[in-house]
Amino acid sequence: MRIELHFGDITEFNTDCIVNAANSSLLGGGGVDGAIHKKVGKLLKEYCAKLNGCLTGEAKLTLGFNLKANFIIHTVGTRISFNNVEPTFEDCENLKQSYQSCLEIASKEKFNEIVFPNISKGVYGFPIDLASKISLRTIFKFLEKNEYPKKVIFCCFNIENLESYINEIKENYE
Ligand code: AR6
Repeated sequence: MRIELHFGDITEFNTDCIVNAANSSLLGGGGVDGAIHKKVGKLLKEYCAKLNGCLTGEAKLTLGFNLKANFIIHTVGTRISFNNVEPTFEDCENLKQSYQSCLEIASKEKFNEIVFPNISKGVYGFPIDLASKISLRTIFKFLEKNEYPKKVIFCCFNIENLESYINEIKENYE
């Protein structure tokens, strides 16, 4: 199985690369972005300041610095709203593109493993089950055609997200 689910803190992962659910400034924020920046410290912020930001759906690579992960891929997910309104087709395509951009970097760099947080499911307000569906579909399709990354891990920080992936896998991939 090339897809795994984990529960816990992504900043603790010993792996080739973790993904950061960043904002377009790449200079840090709350949620998982805040946790990564806090753990690495100012070296990451200084490096990211030279990257000219990142558009929605794009991804940029940095070193992992003092993290156990060798690299960090920073991507900007889709921001819905503070009221959880229904995402548009374009919102869904943008979220798909975030996963796609990260996977393309992992493939190009021949990373064996990539660990994703639940992009857009926090502050950016994307509905959880729909985001699980989009991310799994994008990853399964990518892995069918690409040798790298050999393994994709979803790192969930709450039970609701973990259950959402389990339900989606049971419904559509077993
Ligand atoms: N490890 C793994 N997952 C985590 C961690 C952690 N240490 N901390 C939070 N999560 P969010 P977004 C989960 O809000 O929705 C930031 O301010 C969290 O439970 O981090 O893409 C950025 O700067 C949730 O399921 O990312 C942007 O402005 C998931 O990570 C904005 O938030 C994503 O939640 C991006 O919002």
